[in-house]
Amino acid sequence: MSDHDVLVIGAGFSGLYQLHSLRGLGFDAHVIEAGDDVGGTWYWNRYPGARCDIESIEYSYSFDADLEQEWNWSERYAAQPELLSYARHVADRFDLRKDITFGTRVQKLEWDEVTTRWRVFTNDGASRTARHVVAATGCLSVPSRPDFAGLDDFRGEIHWTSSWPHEGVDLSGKRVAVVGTGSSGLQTITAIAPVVGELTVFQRTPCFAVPAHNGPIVKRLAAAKKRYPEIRQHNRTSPDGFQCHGGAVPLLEAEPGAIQPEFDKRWDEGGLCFDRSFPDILTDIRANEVAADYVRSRIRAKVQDQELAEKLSPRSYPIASKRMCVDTGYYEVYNQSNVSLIDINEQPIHRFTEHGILAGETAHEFDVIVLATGFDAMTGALNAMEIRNGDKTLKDKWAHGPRTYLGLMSAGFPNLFTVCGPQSPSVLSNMLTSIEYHVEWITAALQHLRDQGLTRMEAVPENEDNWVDTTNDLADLTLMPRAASWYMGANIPGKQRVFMPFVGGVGLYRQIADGVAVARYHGFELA
Ligand code: FAD
Ligand code: N01
Repeated sequence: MSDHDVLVIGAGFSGLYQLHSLRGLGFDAHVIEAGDDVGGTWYWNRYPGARCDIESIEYSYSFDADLEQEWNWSERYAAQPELLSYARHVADRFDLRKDITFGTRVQKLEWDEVTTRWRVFTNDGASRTARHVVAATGCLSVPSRPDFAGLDDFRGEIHWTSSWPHEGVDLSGKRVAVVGTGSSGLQTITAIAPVVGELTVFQRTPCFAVPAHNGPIVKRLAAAKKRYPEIRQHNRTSPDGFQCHGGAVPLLEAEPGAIQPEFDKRWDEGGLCFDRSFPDILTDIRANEVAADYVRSRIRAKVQDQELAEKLSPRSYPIASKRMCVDTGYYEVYNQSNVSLIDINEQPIHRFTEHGILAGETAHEFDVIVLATGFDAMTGALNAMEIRNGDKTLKDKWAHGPRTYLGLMSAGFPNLFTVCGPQSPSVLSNMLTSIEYHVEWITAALQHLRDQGLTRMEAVPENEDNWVDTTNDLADLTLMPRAASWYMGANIPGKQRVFMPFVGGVGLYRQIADGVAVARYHGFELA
């Protein structure tokens, strides 16, 4: 049976960097990955139009200056094939594949207190041991697959955006349905509308989308390459982990004439920085409504049919309390005569049928149905494994919501680290910034243990309790918990509703976690 210093689960951006960092320090580290290649998110989500919503210049690793200089992004927001190529390039450049087992899923982790090691069981019937385990299993890696009645009756093709066929799908001229209007649905809809015969979108909740203004970035990239250290330094200490300068004056105190120009400026720049126009957008519903109204006015300007524009305009949750979408012509798609929208609040999906979907009174016929229904976010991949210490499992412990100290460890489960775990900034930020920070923090902790001749690290329950309270209290100071979002676990039937990420921002979080490390890992028990 193999034994490792560290076993890493997942070969997405987190797992790749974790492996590279540990190997660089002489640790015997090994990665187990369910997919057949590296890339994680960008390996699985190959649907048409998939691309990042953080600019590629920043949605990329910063740990190697040569890598930064040699890699050339072709677009402001790279598409999935380019992001996957980048992950593959990193794996090859740093010779990572030799320490990765592909096509294998970790099913169970069992802690052995006597040997202070995890025993790791995989779906091929094998097992290994490791002193430490790093779960780099992804925040958005377990698809949510709603149990639509009659799903198996449909005789046409069904595809989930989260596991799109690698060989692609020919949609040209076909009658296609898309269910779901989050980021995945929106990108798919925008990309396929020009090629399909007819497109019918089933919408439960409309999204707020800001323009990407995507395009080639030759000059921008050249300029960025000259100042990468400065860009990265800003990102590491910023709230969101990317180049976004938040407005200082609250909207409710701003000169009335200054509000629209500020929104216009950010709209014209494009991207997710829109919600940082004024600092009270995420804390005061009155300010939030002004921002939401602005986006709704933009939707009305883009969509010719004003009744349709209203259906596409979110009104049931504060803007930015769900991750906003970054679009490349989404709303304009609805001006095409072959595209229609079904609001399933008015015409509920009763069932899938042999030929399509029965919604309201109407039986719609399709050749292909695309399901873009999201993920069991943040806790899904961790709870999918049986993580056991004696008679306790992590899943049981988290039955009423995840409990972690700093999103890095959970009390009762020693030597198990999570990259971008719940109660860390992760999904609220440029994830590459958060991933790199967590990997570096974990690597430094493991180095410290080794240097001190220590073999065991565990979060102290009281410190964990305080951290959970802090993250909940901070979230409650904002409007974020008001949306039925995946941040809240609200998209999964039966999942406890609790706001999972840390809203205090990347920079503040870093100060806290750095302080904890400097104070000899205060709040962790080292033995
Ligand atoms: P993942 O990329 O999810 O990788 C985790 C890996 O672990 C997967 O390959 C999975 O197969 C493997 N795994 C999980 N469980 C097991 C197991 N039990 N056994 C073996 N292997 C396992 N974030 C941004 O900041 N900006 C963006 O623009 C952005 N765009 C996104 C677009 C899409 C379509 C999605 C779904 C997410 C996006 N995200 C974005 C979030 C994205 O998930 C992160 O940016 C980042 O790619 C996560 O990397 P990761 O390595 O932590 O996790
Ligand atoms: O998932 P989602 P996603 N019946 O949960 C609907 C990242 N990402 O894959 O809102 C009918 O946002 C659901 O409706 P509602 C990004 O962080 C980034 O799109 O729950 N409809 C919603 O409309 C993002 O936030 C990019 O009412 C059902 C949709 O399906 C995260 O991943 C691209 C339903 C799911 O939207 C998740 O995005 C893609 C049901 N039973 C993903 N169940 C970038 O642009 C769900 N829905 C970078």
